[in-house]
Amino acid sequence: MRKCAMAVLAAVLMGILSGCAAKPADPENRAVVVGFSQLGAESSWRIANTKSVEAAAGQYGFGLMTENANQKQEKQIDAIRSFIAYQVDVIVFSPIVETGWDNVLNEAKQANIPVILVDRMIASENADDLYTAYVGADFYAEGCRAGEYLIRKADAERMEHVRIAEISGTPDSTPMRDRQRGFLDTIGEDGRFEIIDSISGDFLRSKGEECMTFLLEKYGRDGIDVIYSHNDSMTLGALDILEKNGIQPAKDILLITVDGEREAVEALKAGRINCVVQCTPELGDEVMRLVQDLKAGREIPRVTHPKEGAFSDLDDLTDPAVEGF
Ligand code: GYE
Repeated sequence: MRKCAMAVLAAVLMGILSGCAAKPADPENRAVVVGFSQLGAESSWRIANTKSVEAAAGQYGFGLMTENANQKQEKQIDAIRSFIAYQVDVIVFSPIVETGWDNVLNEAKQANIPVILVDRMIASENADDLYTAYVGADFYAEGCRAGEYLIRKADAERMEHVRIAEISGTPDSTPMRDRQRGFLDTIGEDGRFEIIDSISGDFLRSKGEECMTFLLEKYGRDGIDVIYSHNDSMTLGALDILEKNGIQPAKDILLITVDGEREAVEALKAGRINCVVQCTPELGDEVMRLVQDLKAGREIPRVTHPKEGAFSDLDDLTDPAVEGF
């Protein structure tokens, strides 16, 4: 607990310092402590997201206790329990999977600590009672954008039979479920498309490499037309394997990816990826604004989705808006 107290003190001091740099934070915020349970550090997206939450807490002058769960649900549960024991003012948490949170979130509720979900959602019969607000992407819309791109591309190239392999994210996570559902719902009625396989790469670059190797062994280079990958890390891993095998990404096999990190957007501009569906990791500011409103007793919106779009080889890629994070 002493370690935690030191961390909070350091965070509060950093908050005051960085708060001074931008706008002066409300002095009352110094007394507010936010417990942030991050799920891991599996991708550039996640690392940028952690930074965004930490920077925003600093800007607002809140004390922040961050716990990184290294991809383990049990560690997130432990972190939330430690925040409850510490009696933080607000718990901010990014659930690695959707299910299995009822007990710990009920404990937070009993302790009267509001919970703001960031990035990912929970699924439970009582979900509505277990959190105060959600800030994160509309993953279903992202999946739809991926599907809409593919339809446009198939029209433009007059493709007739399109064999798609999906490399999906962490099973039972919101982005995995909804990016899949949105994509399938969009291409579903169109007889040109066939999903030949769907395997999980857990949002990791190394597993993206493994998945691509497996798919090439199983279907051969001429047996796959499109890879739909649920994040850039896995796509960049798959891209390396394609190039190592002398296969031209974005030409021999089309690549559709989600996130929009700089490396992927550069690859799109270089003609090595076909479509990047945006998903912003910059959620910290909105989350801390909600924390501030909550502490001030104001009503806060239950769901906030950032504005997002998609970039592709069918667009003008010289537009300065085409930029990664
Ligand atoms: O797309 C991926 C990360 O939940 C939106 O998690 C997030 C996803 C993101 O590991 O890169």
